Amino acid sequence: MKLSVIIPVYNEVPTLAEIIRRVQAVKVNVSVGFANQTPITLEKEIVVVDDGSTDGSQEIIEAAAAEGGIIAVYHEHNQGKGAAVRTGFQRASGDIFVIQDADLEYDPREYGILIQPILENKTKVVYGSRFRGGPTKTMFFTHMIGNKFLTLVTNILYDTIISDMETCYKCFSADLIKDMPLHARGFEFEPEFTAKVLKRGHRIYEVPISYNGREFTEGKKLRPIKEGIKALWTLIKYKFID
Ligand SMILES: Nc1nc2c(ncn2[C@@H]2O[C@H](COP(=O)(O)OP(=O)(O)O)[C@@H](O)[C@H]2O)c(=O)[nH]1
Ligand SMILES: [Mg+2]
Repeated sequence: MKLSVIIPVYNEVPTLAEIIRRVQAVKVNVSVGFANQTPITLEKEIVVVDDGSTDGSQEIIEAAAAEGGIIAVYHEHNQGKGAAVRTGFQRASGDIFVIQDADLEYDPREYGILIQPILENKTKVVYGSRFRGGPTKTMFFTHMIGNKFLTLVTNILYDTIISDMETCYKCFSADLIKDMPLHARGFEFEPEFTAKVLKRGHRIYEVPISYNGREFTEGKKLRPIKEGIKALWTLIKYKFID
């Protein structure tokens, strides 16, 4: 059983070497079932997709790739997070995929928690939620309202009760996306993926995760109003088309 960790990267020099190191270091052990509780250790594949960085991120990726243990892919031009993760999906060969942002907001030690419901055949897709009681750094009120609103729209349109549509920690069986067209180039990947998973009748499992949000001074790039409108439109659009 193999886990593919897909890391989209755009100008992440301050955190990139450290997140690669953390992902490499983590041991993915998962206890499955009640009878035999010996943990299963998953093999791990790391796919780093540079999205046309101009700050030296490419050199960090090249250095890591030279040491071995990662698959490095480079976009010639910046295209956006959605394009980067989709490139990653094409190159990944694992049974289960997880998306890992290149900042240090999410903790790779939590992969096991994300994977367990999949290995126990409860679902094909698990979201790590920042709103289910895990330890979280308390971030911006405006972002929280935006996220809650977009999550509420998701729940109304697709009849479900998730708590964190925009989470980066989306973990799923590789076969889930085999016949799923994904078009997003930017951050509208999150609503597109969520809409299409739900439209196909899958139930998303949520598990609590920790969240160590970064500040704008530390490189946070999200522009909430523009992205919020795009996300809302994406949720509505994919209710009606594929
Ligand atoms: N902002 C941004 N992030 C990108 C892009 N392409 C890939 N990414 C990566 O997508 C992930 C999420 O973006 P990030 O800026 O951390 O979002 P934020 O933490 O909400 O500000 C990070 O790993 C980025 O490096 C892009 O064009 N723009
Ligand atoms: Mg981030």
